[in-house]
This record gives sequence, structure tokens and C-alpha cells, in this order.
Amino acid sequence: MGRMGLGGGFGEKVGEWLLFLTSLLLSPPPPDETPKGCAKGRRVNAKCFLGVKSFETFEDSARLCGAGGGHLAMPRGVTEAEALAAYTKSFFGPGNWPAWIGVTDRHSEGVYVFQDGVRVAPGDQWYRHPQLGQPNGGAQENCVALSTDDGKWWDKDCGRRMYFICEYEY
Ligand SMILES: [Ca+2]
Repeated sequence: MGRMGLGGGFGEKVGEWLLFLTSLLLSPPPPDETPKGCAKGRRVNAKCFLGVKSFETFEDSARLCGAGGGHLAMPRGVTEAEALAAYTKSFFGPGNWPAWIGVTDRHSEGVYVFQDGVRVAPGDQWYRHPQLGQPNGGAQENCVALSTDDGKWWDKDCGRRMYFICEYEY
């Protein structure tokens, strides 16, 4: 095989390569059927929790979750609360961080509701302590964060910047 032959073979290879590249560029990306948050977060029931390691106010956290098609986490009942606590401990750990969830008493002091207006059912979700028992912030603290090591709830000043947890429908 002479020089031309080699050159031709090379040209063919380049041609195949370009065809391959073109096919990559022209073929549509595979459809993303995984709801945002479910690929990386934790699924429980028909939802997925996704922790976000960015320090934001409650309002900005809610906005950021909403931008992805979800909302701040709304753990309902024991199963979801336990799943969320286990997830946040592993995701945000090591260490203990407060992280916003979608619960406030902004509209009526002492009446805690989820972001969709559903009232929080009585339970042992609050941190219990003889002196530091929660909620204890009165009108100064109207948003709820959970501590990432045990999942217990604390009322906090809504303007504080902290990690947060989004929720997406599965
Ligand atoms: Ca309050």
C-alpha cells in the first residue's frame, strides 16, 4: 500500500469520526424521566427529598425549590419524617446543621402549617429539652428548620441563611 492508500484510510477514519460526532450532535438527548431531585435525593412514598448545601433565607430557599418544580420539604407523618431524618443525617453530615423545611407560623403565631396550608399534626417532631425546648422563639422565629443529626424541628428567624431541603413529586 502506497502513500495514497494510507492517506485514504486516514481520510476514511476521519470521515467516520465526523459522522459519529455529527450523529451525537443531531440526536436528541435522552428524555429525562426522573423528576428533578429524585436522581440524587431520597425517595419516600410519592415524593423525593433533596438537600441543598447553600446558605439561603427561608424565602430564597422556597424560591429555589420552586424554580426546580418543587417546594420546601413537607414531611407528613412518621414514615416521611424518619426517612427525611435519615437522609439529612447522611447527606449533610458529618456534623449537625439546621436546614429549612416548608413549615412556618408566619400567618398565625403558634399555628404551624406546611407551605401548602396543611396544618402540622401534633407529634414529637419538635426538639425537647427542659430549657431549650422548641418552638421557643415566639413572634421572632416563624420558620422551621430541622437539625440534620436527629431530624428534630426548631423555630428560627426566617431571615437567617442556612441549608435547606426541597421536595419533588415522584
Ligand atoms: Ca413564631
